[in-house]
Amino acid sequence: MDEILILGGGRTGVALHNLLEAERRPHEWIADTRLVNDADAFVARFGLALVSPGIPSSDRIVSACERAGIPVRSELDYAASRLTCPILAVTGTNGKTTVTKLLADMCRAAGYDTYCVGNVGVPLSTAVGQAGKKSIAVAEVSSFMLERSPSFRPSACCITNITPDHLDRHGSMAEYVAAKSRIFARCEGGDGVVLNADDPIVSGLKPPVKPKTFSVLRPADAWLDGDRLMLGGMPLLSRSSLSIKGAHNVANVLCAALTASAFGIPYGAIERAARSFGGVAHRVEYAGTDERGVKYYNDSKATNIESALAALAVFREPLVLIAGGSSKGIEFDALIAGLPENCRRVVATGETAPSIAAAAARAYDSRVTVVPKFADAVAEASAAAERDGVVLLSPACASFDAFRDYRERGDAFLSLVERLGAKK
Ligand code: UMA
Ligand code: ADP
Repeated sequence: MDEILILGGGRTGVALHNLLEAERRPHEWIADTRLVNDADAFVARFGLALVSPGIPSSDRIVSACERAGIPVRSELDYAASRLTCPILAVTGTNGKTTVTKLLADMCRAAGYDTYCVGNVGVPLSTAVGQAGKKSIAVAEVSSFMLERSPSFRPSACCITNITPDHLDRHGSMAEYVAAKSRIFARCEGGDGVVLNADDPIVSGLKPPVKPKTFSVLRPADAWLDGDRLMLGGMPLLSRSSLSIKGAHNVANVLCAALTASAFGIPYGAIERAARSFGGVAHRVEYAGTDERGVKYYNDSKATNIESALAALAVFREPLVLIAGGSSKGIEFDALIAGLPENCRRVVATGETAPSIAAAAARAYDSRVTVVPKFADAVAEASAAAERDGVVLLSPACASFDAFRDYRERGDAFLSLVERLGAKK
């Protein structure tokens, strides 16, 4: 019964296999749980199952383990229990990667040997055995990873915001919020918990330790006072010295700064890292300007409505939005209702284009045009753009209808834009 079952053959499965090899722990590894015939008979000999984040709780092997009383833990939970260094953890619906990378830069600026891991694409297991006691692991943790993580206890953690997402997997908003809240469930005195005071769901959460809060609207432990970002009552830097755009990115900087300071990273390091942070590719990334002065922005990572609305709020120019992709079971009324005045057209593309058009029809909004194919949609958006205006790809949807992932979609956009003659 000592044998461990690894579920999933992606990045997580490979990393777990390598870790268990290094630990000389007997294990078996199944790359695809859907291909096992008799699940109950198959799981009988295992003492523990470690699950990849992409495998849902409804999975047949996971259910068979539960029936047999075999504990099922996430890779996050297992790897975190093996790490000897502190973990700073970031979750939320939007802004996780931006905050994680910025927080990691702040730790590096303070001289720490820093491992940036988790949902950024590098499983936590890869840091086990490499990170020493004086290192720091900065982990982006998704709601999927936080499911089945009963012992996960970061030294400091934050929740950027929570809005509806991944409801196809979690079943209900309550379950999704419960999964996110697992990030602080085991925190105790001395651990830092950072929450967004401007978010109605996050600000209502009740962590076991008193949280620190950030706000772009009103005084808090970290907040925006006019043009100045304040941290612990002291000015940190001015908003205009940040190179990342938009109010959502001010919130991200405040969140990262407060989490870093809750752990004890010095002001100077926080300030230096925030000032030199250039943003992350595929997040409102400038893609070039064409000969009519139209500027193109790639926000392919906007895979839900809130992130697309945050990107729209960055611009004042007349704008054409390209939206649509694969469906997560969400309706688009909130996207249509949130479209700003300066958004002149929405080119809806991919699997969800009809749902976006239907939401527009319900709101008597005539700005939406359906163009099924992505390349045609980019051409249409460019043709519809006004001189000196903006074309923004911010799909509000995942990409799996036509692409491997959001990176492939963003890269496709960048090359189409280049072919339209846009130059950086
Ligand atoms: N599989 C099954 N049964 C299933 C579904 C999948 O056996 O029902 C198997 C597949 O055959 C495959 C493996 O599971 O072999 C894939 O596992 P995975 O989907 O967990 O993929 P990994 O490559 O291990 O990547 C995961 C995260 N993927 C997901 O959460 C879906 C990556 O986040 C993460 O970067 C990586 O671990 C390292 O920690 C991606 C993601 O899309 C980027 N995250 C979501 C998001 O950001 O919105 C949460
Ligand atoms: P995540 O890792 O949570 O997906 P990212 O930092 O990768 O977050 O950003 C994803 C998308 O959300 C991008 O399109 C970005 O422009 C947008 N975004 C980033 N931070 C925020 C925020 N705080 N609120 C709303 N949208 C955001």
